Amino acid sequence: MLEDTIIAISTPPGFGGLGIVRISGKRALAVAGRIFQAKNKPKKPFPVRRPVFGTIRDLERETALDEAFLTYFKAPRSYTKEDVVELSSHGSPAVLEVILRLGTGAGARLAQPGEFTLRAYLNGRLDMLQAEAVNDLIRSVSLTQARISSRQLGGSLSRRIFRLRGKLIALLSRVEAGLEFPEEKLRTGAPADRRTIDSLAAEVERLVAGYEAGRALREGLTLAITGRTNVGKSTLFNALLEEDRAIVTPFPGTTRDFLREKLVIDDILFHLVDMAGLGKPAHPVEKKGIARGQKIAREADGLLVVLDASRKESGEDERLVRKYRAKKMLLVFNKSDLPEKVDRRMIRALAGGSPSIDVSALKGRNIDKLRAAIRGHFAPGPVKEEDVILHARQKDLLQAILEALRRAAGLLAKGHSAELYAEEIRSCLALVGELTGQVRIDEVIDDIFGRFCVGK
Ligand SMILES: Nc1nc2c(ncn2[C@@H]2O[C@H](COP(=O)(O)OP(=O)(O)OP(=O)(O)O)[C@@H](O)[C@H]2O)c(=O)[nH]1
Ligand SMILES: [Mg+2]
Repeated sequence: MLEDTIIAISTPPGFGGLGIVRISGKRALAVAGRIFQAKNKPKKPFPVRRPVFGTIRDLERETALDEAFLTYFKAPRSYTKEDVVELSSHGSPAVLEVILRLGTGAGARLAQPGEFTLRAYLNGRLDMLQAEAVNDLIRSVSLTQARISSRQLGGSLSRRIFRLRGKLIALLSRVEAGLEFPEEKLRTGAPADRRTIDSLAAEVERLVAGYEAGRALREGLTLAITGRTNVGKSTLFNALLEEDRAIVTPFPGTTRDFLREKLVIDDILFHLVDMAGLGKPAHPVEKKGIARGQKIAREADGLLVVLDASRKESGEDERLVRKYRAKKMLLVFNKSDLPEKVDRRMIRALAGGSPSIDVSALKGRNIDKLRAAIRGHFAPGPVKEEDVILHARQKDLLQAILEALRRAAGLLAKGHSAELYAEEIRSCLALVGELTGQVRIDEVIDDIFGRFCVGK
């Protein structure tokens, strides 16, 4: 497969000021030569890493299509480590399509999604962690995420994992040496091994913990607004969004289907969901809405449980608070502009340790405070950017490494033979190999590169 020369449009679909076609492989120059004609006869073949001006030509039809710059990246100093040519023309989809057609006519094959980066990986220019970071960077929606991805693309995470690997190998060889000279080992080895394992486990644990922050950055957190009908959920939804989004009426059962909107607080993305209130449904549609809402509430990362502070709490309110206290929730006493009737202390006691706040969604009172409370309560705690892990794949492998390290520590503490915990260390090393992609697993490769766009 690496024998093929591949071609793809690397700029997004649609009309653009510029459009870039990228070609990679042994025949990249030959293919480009059939499409592009330099204005002044260049020194053969083309200068390296220096744009050459010319025209895109359909040689068969003898027509010039567009002006373009050609840049040649000679192997191995290119993105894929192969010969790469970039043709940069005007971004007309029609012109770009013709360039593709001419390129395939000249012997190139259309690239699969992520195939350029796949080649960079297979040719050893990027490891798997860096390849994942490429896509993260392309798809990043916040500056924080872009910064983290860019750093990981530069190899910050990889270097850390390779250091970890180095320490595991050193530990393993120490343990194996100890197996050959058991008496000496017993005297001196075990406490040192234990310290090494503990410090490695602490390091891996930091990274595992960094996944929550990573997930929040990548996907955002779902925050569902729940409560009885008419407590002011939709009014609160609108107030938080600062937009008249959901319909509000004095009648219970106003919201039936759910509404989902993005809310960004301090660079953390939340998906705020407003839904049907709980109560006796007066209509089958309401009943369906309630069922949907409950499913969303169950699956949400966090809940805003809203109560009407101007009315005495009902059995339904109490059930709701009790039901969700095991989840991450924030109690919101709404309508605090009206005389108070709710037994706040009782409800708070029911809610266990969950925080609460008084607001008036209608008057906009304490809404800023609520935003800060949402940020503080639901967003992951402060995590150093270098500890952030953006992928479930990475987190799962790190978690497995952590468990193996803990098992090793346990075996060691119980005085088991070094042979046993050496086995755990070996399994850590295999997992590290998967993490960096030194161990190649086809399904993982397909899964990761299949998510890329064509042309990257
Ligand atoms: N006084 C006062 N009234 C409020 C407040 N928040 C909402 N209301 C009123 O309460 C009524 C119901 O508000 P909604 O936001 O529709 O309530 P809801 O919880 O979404 O209701 P359902 O969709 O039916 O479950 C409306 O008449 C609102 O104007 C508040 O903070 N103070
Ligand atoms: Mg509503």
